[in-house]
Amino acid sequence: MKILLVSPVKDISRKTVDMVRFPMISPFYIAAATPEEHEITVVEEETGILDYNTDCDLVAITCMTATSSRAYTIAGEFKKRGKTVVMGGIHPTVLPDEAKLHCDCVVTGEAEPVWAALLKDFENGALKEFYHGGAGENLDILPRRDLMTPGVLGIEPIVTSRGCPYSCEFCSVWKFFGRRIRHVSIENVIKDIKNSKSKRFMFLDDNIVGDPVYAKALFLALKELKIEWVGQASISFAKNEELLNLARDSGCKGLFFGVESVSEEKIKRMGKSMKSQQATIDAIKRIMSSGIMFHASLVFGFDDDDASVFDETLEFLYKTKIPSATFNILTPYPGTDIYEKLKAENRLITENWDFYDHCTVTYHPKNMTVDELYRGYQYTKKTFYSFGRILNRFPANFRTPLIFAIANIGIKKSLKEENSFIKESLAKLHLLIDQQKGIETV
Ligand code: B12
Ligand code: SF4
Repeated sequence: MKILLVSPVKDISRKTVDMVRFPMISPFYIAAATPEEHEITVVEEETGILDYNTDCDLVAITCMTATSSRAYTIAGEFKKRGKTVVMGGIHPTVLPDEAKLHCDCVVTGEAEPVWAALLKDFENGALKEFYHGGAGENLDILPRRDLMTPGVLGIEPIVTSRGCPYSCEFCSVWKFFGRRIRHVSIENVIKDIKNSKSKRFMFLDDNIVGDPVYAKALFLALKELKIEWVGQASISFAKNEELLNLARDSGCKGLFFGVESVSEEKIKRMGKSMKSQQATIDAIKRIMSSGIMFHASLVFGFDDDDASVFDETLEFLYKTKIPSATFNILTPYPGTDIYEKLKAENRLITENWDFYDHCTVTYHPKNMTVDELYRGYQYTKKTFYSFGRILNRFPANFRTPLIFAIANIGIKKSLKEENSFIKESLAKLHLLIDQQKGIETV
C-alpha cells in the first residue's frame, strides 16, 4: 500500500524557508510505526510541493490548531479525488469531532500505539472512524531519519521525552502527553543521533531537564558525540550548576525558556519556581555565564496584565541583557484551561482557528482593550528588535554568536512580514467584535 504523509503549513501563500526552519518530526514517527511492506512518501509543505494527484492509497495529515484550516483544505482536496484521509495531531486530539467532518478517520493521541492496527483495518475495508492512541509506553520507536530532509544549517529535530508534570493553564501538552515524563532510552537517543549523520540538533522536549537524573546521563552521553544542540528548559535549571555545566559541555548552545512574569508582584502571587524578580535575574545570569544562550519566551494578555506590562518587560529584558526573545499574545487553544475559562466568561471573540497564531488577540483582555494588547505587543517586539537594541545586547561571551545572529536576524525579518498580515487580521477581528455587539458593518 502507498501512504502519503503530509505536514501542512499555516498559510500556503506565506510559506517561507527561513534560517531556522527544520522538519516537523511527527511524520517520521508515523513512518517508523508503519510496517515495512508499505511505501511511504512524506511531503512537508514548508519545503515541498504537495501534488493532490500523487499516486497513493491513504493520506495521513498531521494537524495543530494553527495549521488546521490548511489541513482541512488538503483533506478536502484528497477526498474530492476519492482518497481515504486520516488526521491526527494535537488539534484533532482535542477536537476529534470537528476534524472528523473533514476526513474519514481521526487518531487522537500518539500514533504509535494504533497505527499498525489502523492500516490493517484499512486494508481489510474495516477502517474505524476514531482510534485512540493515548500516551504510549514504548518510546523506543525511532523516527525514520532516512526520509527526512534536514533543515537549513543541517539542524535535525529530536525528542527524548514526552509528557510534562506541570499544568500551565494556557498549555495543552500536559493533557495531551500526560503528566508523567516518559523517556526514550539513552541508548536509543544516541542511536537516533548517529542514524541522522547530523551534528546539529534541536531537542523538542518541553523541558530537557524535567528529570535531572535522566538529563545528567543524557548530557554525559552526548558529550562523546561532539554535537551542537539547542532545546527548551525550565528556568529553575539555573539552580543545578552541575547540570548546567554538563549541558554546556555536551554541546548545548542555547535554551528556550518560558519567562512567565517579570513583575515582582506577579511572581510572588504565582508562587512558581522563582520566588522573586531578583531570583529570576540571578537565574538568567547564571545560565548566561555558563555559556548557554538564553532565549526568553514571553506571553502578554493574562488577566493581571495591564498596559504597563510592555515597558516593564522591556526594562527587564534590557536589565538582564537577554540576547533574544519571542513575544506572544496569550492564545486560548482549545483543550486548555484558559480556553474553558474565557469561553465560560463569554470573552472569546472568535473560534476561527486561523486567528489562533500567538500574534492576534482572540479574546477580550481583562485590563486592556484588544487594541492596547495588540499594539503593546507590536511595540515591545519592534523596540526589542531595533538595530540599536540588538547591537546593545550582543553577547560578551562569543561562544554563541551564530545562534545570536540567527535568532535576532531571523525574528527581525519575520516581524516585517508579520506586520502586514496582522493588520489584516486585526481589521477582521474588529468586524467580528462589532458583529458580536450587534453593530452593523458595511
Ligand atoms: C517543536 C515545536 C514547535 C516547533 C516545530 C518545529 C519543527 N519543525 O518540529 C516550532 C518552534 C516551529 C513550533 C511552532 C509553533 N508551535 Co509548536 N510545538 C513544538 C513542540 C514543543 C514539540 C512538537 C513535537 O514535535 N512533538 C513531538 C511529536 C512526536 O509529537 P506530535 O507532533 O504531537 O506527534 C505525535 C502525535 O500528535 C500523533 N500525530 C501527530 N500527527 C499525526 C498525524 C496522524 C495521521 C496520526 C495518525 C497521528 C499523528 O503521533 C505523533 C507521534 O506520536 C510542541 C509541544 C509538544 N510537546 O508537542 C509545541 C506545540 C505543538 N506548538 C504549539 C504552537 C501553538 C505553535 C505555534 C502556533 C506557536 C507560534 N508562536 O506561532 C507555531 C505554529 C507552527 C506552524 N506549523 O505553523 C502548541 C500547539 C497547540 C495547538 N493546539 O495546536 C504546542 C502543543 C505547544 C503548547 N505548549 O501548547 N512548535
Ligand atoms: S507550558 Fe511548558 S511547563 Fe507548562 S504545562 Fe506546557 S509544557 Fe509543561
